[in-house]
Amino acid sequence: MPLTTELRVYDHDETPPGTWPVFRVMDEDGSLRDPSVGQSYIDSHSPTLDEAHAIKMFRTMARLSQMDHIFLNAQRQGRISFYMSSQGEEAVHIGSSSALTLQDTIFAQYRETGVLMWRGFTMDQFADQCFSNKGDLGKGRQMPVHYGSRALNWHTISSPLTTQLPQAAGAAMAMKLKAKREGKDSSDGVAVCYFGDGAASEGDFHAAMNFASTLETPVIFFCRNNGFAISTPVRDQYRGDGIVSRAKGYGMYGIRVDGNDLFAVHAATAKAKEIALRENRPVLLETMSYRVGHHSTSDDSTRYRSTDEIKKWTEEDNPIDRFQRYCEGKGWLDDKMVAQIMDEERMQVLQALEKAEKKGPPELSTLFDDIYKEKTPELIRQEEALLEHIAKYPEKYQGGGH
Ligand SMILES: Cc1ncc(C[n+]2csc(CCOP(=O)(O)OP(=O)(O)O)c2C)c(N)n1
Ligand SMILES: [Mg+2]
Repeated sequence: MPLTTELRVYDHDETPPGTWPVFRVMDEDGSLRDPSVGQSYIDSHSPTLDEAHAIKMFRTMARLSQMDHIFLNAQRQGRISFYMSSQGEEAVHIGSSSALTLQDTIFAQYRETGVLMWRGFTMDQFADQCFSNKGDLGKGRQMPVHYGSRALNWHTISSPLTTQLPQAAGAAMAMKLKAKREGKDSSDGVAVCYFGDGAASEGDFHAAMNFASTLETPVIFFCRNNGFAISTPVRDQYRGDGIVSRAKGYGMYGIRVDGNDLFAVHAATAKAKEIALRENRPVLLETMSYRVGHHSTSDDSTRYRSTDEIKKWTEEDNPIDRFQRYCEGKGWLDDKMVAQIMDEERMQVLQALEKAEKKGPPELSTLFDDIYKEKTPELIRQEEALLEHIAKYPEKYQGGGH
């Protein structure tokens, strides 16, 4: 795909001829592709891209990568039931989330762990959710990686694909109406809806795009195009120019970004947010990256792609390495510091995992909470039946958290 160093969010009536270009600030070796414009994007980075902020972003990507490695192994060892890693998409997560605030409402798919991490979800919270233990905010009722956090303005992940898109359009509309009621020109934040290239084939995609556009809502539809939907490569997913080209048909803004370039993702997300807020219009943003890891712990991706291809993306175009090289060039990081950060983050993850494993499941009585405001007669009968059953077969339920 053609590359461009110009950050331009195209409106529907001015789309680029031919293939949409990919916006890039920083090349694979960490140098600025066009220093004269590249520097201006870095200078407008908010908060200021000083050493402390750069190291914080690097450290968060390092933590995500260590967490993926350790949790994946924990699943292989039978300690958790399932896991999904973000390998190859770390810059998509940190580049975008660092351009947002807690006032922005997030609807994610499932492979956006770094976004939640940047917003402040702690390692203990991640580990508690994956172990479905009594510390889990969702009371142990979801599959691993289906995180939720009201405090961080993050809607709980739901497994059925694309359900979050119409919800995000609706949430953005609510935000706009609330601002209007309060006499403000724009809402305090936008809705940001992350989804995959595969999810974009669902019917809900169309419903969401069209509602968001015609109702004029402040939402960023953030497509992570990582080349695959489980084993289905994008060549079998669509025949148009990726996902962003659809913006024209919906009458909305669009921009395509190099997902392995943290600076480009950050600048494009900030710009998309600015437009969505100012004009109350949706923006379709597509990041181009590669899913380096397996789809999930239920998948073996070597059955449908070559190990050479995976190796190439791991070694030659790795988003963490790219940002690391930039930081090394500035004198902010060296091999020793990188090794130390990786080590510290590995220890944090291991400690959280060990702690979470010991906590045990939520109290059985919590199973019947939050379903209705007050327990219905059916629910009360079910609870009694369950307790009776457990009383009858106590040996089967030793240490079952009650
Ligand atoms: C409605 C629905 N259909 C099928 C699935 C099974 N499924 C889970 S993930 C997935 C692939 C999604 O790919 P993509 O949207 O590109 O996201 P990625 O995994 O690449 O991050 C599929 C088909 C599902 N969860 N929901
Ligand atoms: Mg995908």
